[in-house]
Parts: sequence; C-alpha cells; structure tokens
Amino acid sequence: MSNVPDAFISEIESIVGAAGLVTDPERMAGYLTDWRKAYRGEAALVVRPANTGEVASVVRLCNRYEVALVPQGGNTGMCGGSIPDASGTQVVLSLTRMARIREVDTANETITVEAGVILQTLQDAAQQAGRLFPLSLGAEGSCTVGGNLATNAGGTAVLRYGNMRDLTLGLEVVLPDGRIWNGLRGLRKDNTGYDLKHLFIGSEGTLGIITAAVLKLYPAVRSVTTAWVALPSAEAAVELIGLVRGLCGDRLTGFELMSRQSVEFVLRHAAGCNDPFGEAHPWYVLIELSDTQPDASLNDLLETGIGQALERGWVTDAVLAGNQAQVAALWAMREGISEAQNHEGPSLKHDISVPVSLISEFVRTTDARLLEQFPGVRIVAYGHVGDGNLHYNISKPVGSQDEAFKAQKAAITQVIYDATARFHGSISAEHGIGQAKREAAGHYKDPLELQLMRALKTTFDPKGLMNPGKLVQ
Ligand code: FAD
Ligand code: 2HG
Ligand code: ZN
Repeated sequence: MSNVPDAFISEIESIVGAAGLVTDPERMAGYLTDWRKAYRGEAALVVRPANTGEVASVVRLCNRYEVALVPQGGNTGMCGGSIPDASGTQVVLSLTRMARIREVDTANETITVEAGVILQTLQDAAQQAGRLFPLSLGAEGSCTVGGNLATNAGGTAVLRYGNMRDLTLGLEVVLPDGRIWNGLRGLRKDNTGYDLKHLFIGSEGTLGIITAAVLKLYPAVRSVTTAWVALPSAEAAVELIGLVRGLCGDRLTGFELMSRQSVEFVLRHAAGCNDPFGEAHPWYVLIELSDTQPDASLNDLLETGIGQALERGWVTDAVLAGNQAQVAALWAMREGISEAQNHEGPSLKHDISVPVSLISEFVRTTDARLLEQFPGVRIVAYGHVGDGNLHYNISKPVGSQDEAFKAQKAAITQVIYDATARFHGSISAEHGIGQAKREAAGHYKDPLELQLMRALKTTFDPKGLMNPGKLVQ
C-alpha cells in the first residue's frame, strides 16, 4: 500500500511510462540512502523523467495532489539533501535519465548540458572539444551537474576557476507549479535585472528543479606539474601558498592541505597508496601547476618555489611526480581521505571556511580546545587552503564505543562551529545545509538573512512542496 493515491501513481506512469517509475522496494532502496549511509528515508515512489517536459508534468501533478518532491542526482551529497524524510509520503525525483549534452559552442566557449549528466562525462565532452571544464572533485565519477549546481559545489580547482556558481551562465528550471523557466542564455553580460540563476544555484532543490545549464569552457591544459610537499605546520601552508601564487600566478590550479592523521587513514585503508617520504610529517600539501602551453617549464618554476620555501623553513621535504601514474597516485592519496575516514567508524563532518589568513590560528586553537574537552578524538583536518575551506572532521577515539562518541556529537560540533563563528567563517563552505545543518544554520546565520531566505522560499514555493525539511526551516 502506497502513501499516495492510486490515481496519482497511474497519472505519473502515464507521464513517464514504466521505465520512469520505480515502486519496487528493492529497486527503490538505493534512492533512499546516501553514499555514506548516514541518512535514510522512505518514499512513496521514485520517478525518473526523461526530459524537461516530463519533469514539468510530474511537478504540476505533485502540485495538484500536494505531494512533496525530493530532487536527486548522483546521491553523493554530504548533508542528506537528496534523501526523503521518514514519512513515506514524498516522491524522489531522480534526474539521472536526463543525461544529454545538448550543445557545445566553442566560439562562445560554452557547453549546454542536462542536469543528469555525470560531472566526469561533462569533463570528457569538454576535452573532446579541445577545452577544459574545470570543476573537479572526488565524486566526479558519480555526481551530476544538477547536484553540483544545487549545492554550488566547489572542489579542488576553485582557487583558479571558482565554484559551480562562477562556471554557470544560464539555467533551465522547472518551477514548483510546473512552469518551465528557460534561462539558458550563454551570455557573459546581461544586466537586465535580478540574476535569477543565482537563486537556484545553491538552493538544494528547495526552489525548483534544475533541468539544464549553460556552462563556461576554458582553454585545454597542456602541461601539468604536481608535487607532494611536507610541512611543519598549517601556518607554513598559508605562507607557502602566498609564495607559490606570487611566483606562478594563475598557473597555480591546486593547493590541497592534509594533516598527518588524514594521510594515515588513507595509507591504512586505500589500496595501493604509499607514503612518498620515509618519515611522518605533521602536514602535507599537494600542489598542482598547469598551463595551456605544452612546454611551460612548470617543473622549474615549482622547484624554485619549493627551494625558497625550504630555505625559509616552510617546507621540510618534497617530491615532484615524474609521470602520469605518479600524478594519479598523489591525487588518489588526497581524494581517498573521505572514503578512508568511513573505515574508522562514525565521523562528524565539519565543512567550514574561515579567511585564509586565519586558518592556522583556527586549527591551533580549535585542536587544543577539542582535545582538552574530548580526549582521544582524532582530528582529520584537510581541505582547499586557497579557499579557506577545511574539512575539519572528527573520528572517534581508538577503542571507544560508537554510541558513546555519537552522544558527544552536539557538544563537539558546537566547539567547532563556535570557533568558526569567532573566526568570521561559515559552517558550510561547499557541501550545503541539507538536513544535516538546518538547525545549526538557524543558530549561526544572520537572522535577517534567514528571514529573507524564508520570504524567497514562500514566494517560489507557497505550498512548501520542494524538498521540505531541507535548507530553510
Ligand atoms: P545529490 O547528492 O543527489 O543532491 C544534492 C542536493 O542537490 C540535494 O539537496 C538534492 O535535492 C539537490 N539536487 C540534485 N539534483 C538537483 C536538480 N537537478 N535540481 C534541483 N536540486 C537538485 N562537494 C564539493 O563541493 N567539493 C568537493 O570537493 C566534494 N568532494 C566530494 C568527494 C566525495 C568522495 C563525495 C562522496 C562527495 C563530495 N562532495 C564534494 C559533495 C558534493 O556536494 C557532491 O559530490 C555533488 O556536488 C552532489 O551532486 P549529486 O548529483 O550527487 O547530488
Ligand atoms: C573533499 O574535499 C570533499 O574531499 C569531501 O569535499 C570532504 O568527506 C569530506 O568531509
Ligand atoms: Zn572538499
């Protein structure tokens, strides 16, 4: 027995056909939990429309029956935004069948894609056109453009190219009443009023369903240099990024910081990962330089930078990747941290940002406070230093019980978010709010901003049917 009327189900089926409808509990299971299995929900059914017209008809029908919708892409989000609640009355709307590259316009340096296109497929399509689509993140083999837009995803190339918002020129969106907004304009200049696409980017499915986007392309990269560098402190990383940026300018395209604890987890759990150094160091960075010229002498440039940093004591050891396999191995160590931490029991994720200049002070004081109040917790700090973004994640003490650790969640998180607020930071740098941080956002976000956000939500979605329980209260 479903929690929605039979007539609703048969009308849905008449829109999307049998191929677009999932009601079998076994087939539905994968849509009801996230990749970490941290969130679990129930749904009346899963609907998988094949085109924008079908999405619009489904949304119109849900509006008529007052059935809530939960948009879903690759289900790789970190905050439970794509998972329905426990009521079994919501409909999961999966965009994964909408996976067409609609147009590549090399003269305009744009690509138009549907929301269900996998990020890696988009990167490959850009490459085939002799261009670069620069968004890059660990889940790129399974996350979708719709999810990247709805969470305004960041990743490892933001310091050079910006986040998903910066890479977007136009959107097509199905509004909560089923109307289709065609904002698929590939314009770099358009000052004709409020820039509506920016409302949908980062809205986590609470204002409408993104069905397609016009995205920016960049010149293809023809030379790359990658280094793995050991550092004595997080402070040294901030000094080093300033030095390398000063030397290399826009050629600096990656600068990822990792604590020893993070690297240890990867070495322990990720097959084929080896420590490039003979001894342990407190911190590491992965540096990537790239250039559109095939013979850009990037190795020389990076060696110069690292040499200067060694003299100043900011670097204690370094290796440059000698071939493509070594480049991939270094990136695997960085991108493997998230998965590796899952093997160490429950973890508390804190995707925070502070001004770059305050990162080391944040780490020093927050580490001390946490270890004093919660002895033995393992602090897994890593992230995108150029963006001031740390994944300040916490694993339980060795040998402690999962439940005892989980019971401390609120207290641990409060220490970290209070510190973030003291350092004028954000409690969500790139993963969004979803269901995980909704309460915290209510506490740490400016009340006027919250009020304006609620007013927008009511204007766009007066019946509250778009991803209820997520992002805004
Ligand atoms: P989902 O998880 O399916 O959905 C995410 C949110 O978007 C939900 O609220 C959902 O309702 C909404 N949504 C999805 N599609 C649509 C649509 N078409 N219209 C409206 N709303 C929609 N994120 C970063 O920013 N940087 C990283 O470096 C990064 N690294 C990651 C590494 C790993 C290993 C993993 C698992 C995740 C990582 N993420 C990272 C999280 C990141 O948010 C996602 O990977 C990605 O952006 C989400 O895409 P998705 O298709 O999986 O979206
Ligand atoms: C990353 O940068 C992702 O690896 C995931 O944003 C972070 O798992 C995390 O906390
Ligand atoms: Zn990240």
